[in-house]
This record gives sequence, structure tokens and C-alpha cells, in this order.
Amino acid sequence: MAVRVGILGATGAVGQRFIQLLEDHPVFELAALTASEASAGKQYKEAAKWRVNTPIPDDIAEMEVVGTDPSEVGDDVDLLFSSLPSSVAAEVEPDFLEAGYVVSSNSSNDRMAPDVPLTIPEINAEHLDLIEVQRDERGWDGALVKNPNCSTITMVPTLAALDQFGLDRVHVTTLQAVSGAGYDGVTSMEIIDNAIPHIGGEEEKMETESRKLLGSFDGAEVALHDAEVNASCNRIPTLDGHLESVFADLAEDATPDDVAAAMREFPGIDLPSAPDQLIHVFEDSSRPQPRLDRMRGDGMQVSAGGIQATANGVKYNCLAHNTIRGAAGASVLNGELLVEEGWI
Ligand code: 11C
Repeated sequence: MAVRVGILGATGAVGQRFIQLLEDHPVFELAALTASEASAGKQYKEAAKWRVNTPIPDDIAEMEVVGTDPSEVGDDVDLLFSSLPSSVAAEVEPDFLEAGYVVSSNSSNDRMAPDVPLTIPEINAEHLDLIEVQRDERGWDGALVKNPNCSTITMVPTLAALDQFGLDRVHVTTLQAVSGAGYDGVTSMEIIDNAIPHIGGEEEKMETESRKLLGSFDGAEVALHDAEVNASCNRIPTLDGHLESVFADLAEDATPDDVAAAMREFPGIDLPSAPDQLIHVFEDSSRPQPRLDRMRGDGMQVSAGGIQATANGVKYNCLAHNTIRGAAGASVLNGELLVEEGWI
């Protein structure tokens, strides 16, 4: 039986990706679209400035957008995907959680809250058990699950593969696409022939979220991984796809071939939106590249390449599609995990 889902923040860039990814989904049926009061009451095609590279599905184009409030969404929706701006999500998500909705959220508020699972299903599915803790402590009938920031999701699968060699220290420099900032069209052209060596808050997110994702879990609490993580985040004029250069110091000896094998063999998960293989490793040292490689695995696979030895470990590049694997696809995958594990 289909699980009826809604989108909080359906008109934004990530909201549009949700709509694209939910078209013909084998489990989810899209039943509610919410946006700000300015859009409520309009047909979706009137409310959204559509920027995704496939047409708005016909049935969605004519759906009425409702306000972001439980009374407007109705109680026949089982799961909400959230892509609200974090300041709005911090106000709105608790209303839905108190009203009993399960929320799979891409918004950055509460990602580091101790009782909120921050999950990538292939990495730390067991952290979903934190839902019991949040229900006990916050009195919610619903449940809140977060996915990490897109630049974190790009790197963490590769670090998870390296952890068997003793991950001591990570330095990462990112080259991030303009879609991560919600830029589009003419606005994105403002950074052509330029690079911006700062993205507000991004470095801290990479440094903390990665350690929570890789942390150990005793059933009630996540202990952050003790690796030191240092990030430098930069915006470049690429439309989609975050490329990252990672330098990882390892406690044990591991050759580039060992590291490549560990990445290739890192297990996937059997969920509808998951790629067969989580990490694709390129031999060609000029790959991965955003334009050529971001759509691998329908945008859900992470790519790595250029693996070389350093004095204390390895360096390599990794890449993922920032609004699919890094945002809407990540939330949809968490939604699929919630269904698979019986939380919905
Ligand atoms: C960027 N990573 O590329 C950001 C966008 O915490 O989910 C996503 C912010 C987040 O600018």
C-alpha cells in the first residue's frame, strides 16, 4: 500500500527535487504541497518558479499549495519531507511532530541535537532508534529524522570506508556548486569567472555532522567519532555537484589500492532509491568531475578518484550531486528507511 507523503517547502530548489524524485515512486504517493502564505491557495505551477530539468508532473502542476500548518495538511498524510529554510523549520517542524507526523528533514536545524537521528541509511541506519529517546523526552507522537548537509554527505561515505584503517585526522577542501546556495539563472551567472572562498556555516557543519554520522551508538546516545575534521569550503561556478579534496591521516598502513578496494566494497542498502554500489572509484586521475559524474546512480552515487598515498595516509577527490544525494534524495532515502524499519 502506498505511503501518503507531503512536502514542507515545496516551491524551493530542494522542494522541486522532491517532486521530481517522488514521481512514480514505488512506495510514496505525493498528497500535500506546502509553502509560505504567499503561495497558499495557488496551483503549484503558479506558485513555483520551476527550475528542475524535467517538466512538472501534470498532476502536481494543478495541485493546490497549502500553508505550512498541520491543520492545512490534513491527517491522511503519513510522512512529510521538509526542505524549509532552517529558521522556518525550527518554528514549524515541532508543530507537525507534536501533531503526530513523521518528518524526514533536509533542513539544518536540530541536526546535532542528541536525540535526533542524523542518518545516511548505508552508514548509520541504527541511529533511527533515537526516535524512542526523542518521543520520551519531547513528548512527540511523531518522529524527526534529519539528513546531513550536502557537502558532508559527499565525504562521509568515503570516510566510513576508510574507518577500518583507523581514521585519525581529516582535512577537506570543497568546491561547491551554486545550486547549494539556491542560486539559479542569471543570479548564478554572478559568480562566473570567480570563486568565493567562504560559505557561511558550512565548515562547522562538515566538521561536526561527519563525526556524528560516524560516531558509535549504544542504543540511546551517539558518541561523536574522535577523528579531527577540518574543512575549508568554497563556491565555484558549477551548476550542480560538489567536488571535494580529502586528506585523511590513518592509524594503520593502507595503500591507495587498499583504500580503493575498501571504497568499492563498502556495502550498499536495499532501498528503492539507493544505488547498487554506494561509491564508484575512478582510475582516471582527472575524474570525478561535476558535469560528467554527478548523475551516476540517478544522482545517488558518490564518486571518488585520484587516490594517492601521503606521509600519514591518503588523499583523494570525491563528488556527489548536491541537491539529489546531498538533499532531496537523502531525505527520500531516509523516508524509505523509516518505512522499511516500521516507523511508519
Ligand atoms: C551549500 N551545503 O552548498 C550548502 C547548502 O545545511 O543543508 C545546504 C545547507 C544545508 O551552500
